[in-house]
Amino acid sequence: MRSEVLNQTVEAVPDRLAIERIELRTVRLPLHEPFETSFGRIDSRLLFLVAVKGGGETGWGEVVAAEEPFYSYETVGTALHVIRDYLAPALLAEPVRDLSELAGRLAPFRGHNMAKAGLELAYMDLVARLKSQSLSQLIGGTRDRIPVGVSLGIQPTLDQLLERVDRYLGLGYQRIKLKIKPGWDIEVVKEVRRRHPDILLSVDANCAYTIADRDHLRQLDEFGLLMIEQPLEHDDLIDHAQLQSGIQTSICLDESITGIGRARQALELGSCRIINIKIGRVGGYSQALKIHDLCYSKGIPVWCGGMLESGIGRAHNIALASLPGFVLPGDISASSRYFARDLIVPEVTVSSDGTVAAPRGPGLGFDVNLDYITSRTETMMRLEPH
Ligand code: SMG
Ligand code: MG
Repeated sequence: MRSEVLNQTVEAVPDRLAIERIELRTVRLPLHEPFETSFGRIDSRLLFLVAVKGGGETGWGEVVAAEEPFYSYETVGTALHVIRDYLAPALLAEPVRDLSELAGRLAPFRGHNMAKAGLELAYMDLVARLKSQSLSQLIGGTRDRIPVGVSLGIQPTLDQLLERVDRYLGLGYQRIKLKIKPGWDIEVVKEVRRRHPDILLSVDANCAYTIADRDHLRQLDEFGLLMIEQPLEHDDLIDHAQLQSGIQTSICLDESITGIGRARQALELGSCRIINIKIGRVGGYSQALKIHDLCYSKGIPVWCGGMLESGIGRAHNIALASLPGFVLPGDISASSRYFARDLIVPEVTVSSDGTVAAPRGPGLGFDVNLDYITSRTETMMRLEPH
């Protein structure tokens, strides 16, 4: 179905598109408030932007890796190294035919999915702009409004969490996701559920438990959660399958799904009933589209995860989540959820019905504010063909 998108050529530049330059920038934006998960806490976001130039246009992408290797082994530093020394030279070496050929050129380099995705995203924005299509149109999106939820970090006190739950429900968000860890789980969920008996509520453990915690996690069953996201280790499928067979709540995998192969195995093993697709974690559009298509064909619900992206990554997430299989609210919040000012104009906003509009303009559908980016840039690197 959507896989034909993988082989679409760029009509504006028939057959092959020469990449003339790749620019890598790191840009730091402060967060309104710290974001805490089971593995740590951040106060600001070092964003990694990728600009790909060719055919007289510029396409923008974002590498979603963090500064430290907690969510994944990739970091801003590893991605800079891998793109500069391996991935970019492979793209600059000769013109690119289509997304599938681009993905094939990056495939020999093992892992480093977030680095690869940064390039795929920028390439796809460039192709969409050259074809005067929105990214959503280019990949076969069918939705013009995307249902969204919000992810709430671990808070210093329960009262502070409850205040944030009320605040984001008041803004219209359709689903609340609570970050949990041992010591901040059952009692917290119980209290949020007691105050909000009917909301869509989920939890995300970011790998904080082991299969030995099965009985403990089973206590979550009484709260009617939409899902429990990634309770066990980041690369596990087997223990998750065992846990899923013993609890009522649906397991959703995030960290464990690093590509189409892992998605297929997880579904075959029964490791989860829902998949969180993060375009960065799986290596870009080529894999994200395949995972979407697989899940859609099997009736497995998917939703779009978030990595505290700038508006550039956020705009790609919106395009992805416009595909028909994205039936659950994504972690696609308003720009203002994290940042005083975003890198795109207009910023991403969430309407009072808890949806975000998929823009219709070419490419990302937002303007990239280069002046603001430049004022916040920490490092900048230009790569060109030899
Ligand atoms: O972009 O709103 C967002 C963040 C959503 O909770 C979120 N992401 O495991 O799903 C997840 C986390 C990963 C980022 S933690 C720094
Ligand atoms: Mg997660």
